[in-house]
Amino acid sequence: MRTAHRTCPLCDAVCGLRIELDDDRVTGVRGDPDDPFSQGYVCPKGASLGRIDEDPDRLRTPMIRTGDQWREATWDEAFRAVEKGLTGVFEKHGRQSVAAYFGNPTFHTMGGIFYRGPLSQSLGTTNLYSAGTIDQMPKHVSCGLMFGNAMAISVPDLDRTDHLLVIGANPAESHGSLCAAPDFPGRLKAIRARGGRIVVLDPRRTRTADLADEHVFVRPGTDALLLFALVHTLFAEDLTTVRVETEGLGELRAHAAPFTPDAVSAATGVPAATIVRLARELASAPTAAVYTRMGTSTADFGTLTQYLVDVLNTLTGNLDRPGGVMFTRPATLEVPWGPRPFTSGRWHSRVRQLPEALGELPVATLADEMETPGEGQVRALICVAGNLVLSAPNGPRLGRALDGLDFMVCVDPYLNETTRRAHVILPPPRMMQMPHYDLLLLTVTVRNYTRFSPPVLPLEPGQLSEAEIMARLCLIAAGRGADADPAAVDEMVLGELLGAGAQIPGSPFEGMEAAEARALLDGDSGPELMLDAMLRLGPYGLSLAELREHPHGIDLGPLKPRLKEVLGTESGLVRLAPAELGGEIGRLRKRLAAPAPPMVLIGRRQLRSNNSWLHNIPSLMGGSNRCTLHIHPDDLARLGLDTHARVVSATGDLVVPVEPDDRIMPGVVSLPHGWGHAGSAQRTASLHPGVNANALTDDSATDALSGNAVFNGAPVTVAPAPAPAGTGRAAPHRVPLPVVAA
Ligand SMILES: Nc1nc2c(c(=O)[nH]1)N[C@H]1C(S)=C(S)[C@@H](COP(=O)(O)OP(=O)(O)OC[C@H]3O[C@@H](n4cnc5c(=O)[nH]c(N)nc54)[C@H](O)[C@@H]3O)O[C@H]1N2
Ligand SMILES: Nc1nc2c(c(=O)[nH]1)N[C@H]1C(S)=C(S)[C@@H](COP(=O)(O)OP(=O)(O)OC[C@H]3O[C@@H](n4cnc5c(=O)[nH]c(N)nc54)[C@H](O)[C@@H]3O)O[C@H]1N2
Ligand code: SF4
Ligand SMILES: [Mo]
Repeated sequence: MRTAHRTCPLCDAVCGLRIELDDDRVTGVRGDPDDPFSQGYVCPKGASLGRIDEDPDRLRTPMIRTGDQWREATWDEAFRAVEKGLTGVFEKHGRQSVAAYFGNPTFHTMGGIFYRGPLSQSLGTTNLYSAGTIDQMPKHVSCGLMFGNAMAISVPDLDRTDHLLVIGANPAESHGSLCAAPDFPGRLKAIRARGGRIVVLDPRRTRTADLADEHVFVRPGTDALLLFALVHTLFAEDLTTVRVETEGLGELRAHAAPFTPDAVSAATGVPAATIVRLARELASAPTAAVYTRMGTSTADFGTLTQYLVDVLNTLTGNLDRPGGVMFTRPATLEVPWGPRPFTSGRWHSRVRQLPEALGELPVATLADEMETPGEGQVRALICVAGNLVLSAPNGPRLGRALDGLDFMVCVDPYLNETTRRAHVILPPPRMMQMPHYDLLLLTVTVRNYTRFSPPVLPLEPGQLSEAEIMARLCLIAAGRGADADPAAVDEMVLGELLGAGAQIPGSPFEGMEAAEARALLDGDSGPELMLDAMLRLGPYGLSLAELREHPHGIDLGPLKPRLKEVLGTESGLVRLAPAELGGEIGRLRKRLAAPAPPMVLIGRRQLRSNNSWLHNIPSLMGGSNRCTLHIHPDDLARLGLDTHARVVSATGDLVVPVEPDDRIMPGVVSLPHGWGHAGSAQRTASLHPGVNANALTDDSATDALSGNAVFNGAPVTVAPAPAPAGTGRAAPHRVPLPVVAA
């Protein structure tokens, strides 16, 4: 029996966990009371980490598919198959014909975060995709345009704010996103306990809305109109207090002119008087923070809406001050991500001419790139930690496109809806066998904080770490073959890091030869050595050894103003009216008069779920974790629905069980994503299959500036349907599943 301490890798809240083990079996998981940031908080998912880690359906060896048959393979065999598959495509069709997708967990694993850059580079293709363009790319682009730095993402100062306006986020269930705050629900309660106010704008009255003082329904996809009307009111009533240096204030005022509260009221569904009151409350609060996430990021006008949120924070004097929104100071070196000053659209996708952002192309056009013949057609895919068939817009179409590829390799612990279409699956080890550091999430914490988790369990003899898997893929992509030593990739990355460090005045490696600096580094694996270098180059001068000495994490203090350090604009000012937004503002003006579709679809996240991959854990299934269509009782009656509905969109057609819910806005239905496991090799998931909501989302709908998918607000028709025969569940998948021959 022993106890290990470790950060939960499952969501953005970075909770510290206290894990009890009996040999290599996890016997209990609780919150770590000694973690200064999470202070013992744990949610049902974190408490199930042992069951997730030990899921008997996780793959333990590489798998190779021939026809419909899967077989277990040795690592050498698997990498030789990858080398053959990839080089075949390179030689026949060129480098551009190979694409890579990096899914959500690559933002949470060291193997993902440290090696996606090297792998992308060694592939030599611009067909690079990630969960970024089905999630937060609008935020990066808006921060790029406003602050000149795509990573200048401010977080609400949750623990000090007097007023929080939450728009299209449900942290009571998601536990927060691009805002790392363990026990987000508790922090919300604390705002009200100290006399503050919380307002939620959402087409559903969510659990977050239950924790708020006020909830306001807003029609999906119309937040940009509503926010412009708030900006308009601030100007009209002379309520602006700009405390940072800006440019474009006059132009912003002119842009906001047409968006009066009266003008936007019909389209948004929000009464004009409410809009005026919300603006006054925001301006008069001693401190206030406006926070938004998926609801507006994956909706029409995504980038414009993210920008308007930061405009509101700026106009009310809340940008970069305690109680407002601030920029975290992470413990690691901040490496520029994307060009500085920021630009996007440096190249475009081949088929639809969609713009690049942060070196990536939009996932919404990946199927086009696979299906459309011609030079540069994608014929092979490396998919790392992604379940695209369930996660991407028009997922079933993408699934068919994957079936047509010459070669596909997945780095994934499961045989699922996406990986079953691959030729080779390379499984990472159990979470407990991996070191963990949240390189990305620790840049958006609501307190400055850091924590490293060494592996709890060793790798088994012959087992590969995720970092080694990624490094070997890099070497194959670089033409160095399946047998090359993965340490070569680590040394290359370390060399680059230390080379950069040598140039930084005052850094511990200033002026040093690479070998001299390299000898100072400490770590049991490539990613640990990289982390050590980044910590030493970071603003607190920490090291991996110091983090190891603090297994519960280190509190680095409350957030402090630091806008000047993160600003990357040429003028050194915050750009309040970037010219790049002109086209979208013009399009939004036209939206004022456009008729609204009678019924639209939105998503919802579920407390015991995590996108597409936790439905195989018995302890997490049940309760509200069901794939049902939430619909207002008035709509249910009007449409004459009984137990099931047929939902039809521009791309798909599903039969789903309905759940009447007066907490959803009339004219809006909600279906969670990540379901659709009929016939899955994941045994528990296949018993609770649900349907793939992304059969209904339209891959032709993207945010103009970021290329991000538009999931929320898809027009649909809803009609009565009989329950599917036999099961009483929704319509089954048509694709036959391969059999696992163990
Ligand atoms: N309709 C609709 N669609 C959505 C959304 C929505 O709100 N509505 N949300 C979008 C958002 S925000 C996101 S982030 C995407 C997520 O979409 P994806 O990027 O596809 O991520 P997941 O669905 O989380 O799938 C994760 C995959 O990684 C595997 N995995 C788990 N742990 C590991 C690991 O340690 N290493 C590796 N290599 N693999 C691992 C899992 O088995 C699974 O196959 O979905 C998007 N899709
Ligand atoms: N339990 C759980 N936690 C998760 C995840 C999970 O799947 N399950 N996924 C993780 C991931 S990858 C992410 S990105 C985060 C996301 O974190 P959040 O963004 O907090 O999660 P969502 O539940 O998608 O919240 C979006 C909210 O926007 C609302 N909404 C939909 N359309 C609109 C609109 O047009 N306007 C407005 N104003 N609101 C709208 C929805 O009703 C919903 O309440 O959660 C992370 N945490
Ligand atoms: S809130 Fe997120 S990080 Fe915390 S225990 Fe739950 S899943 Fe893990
Ligand atoms: Mo996400």
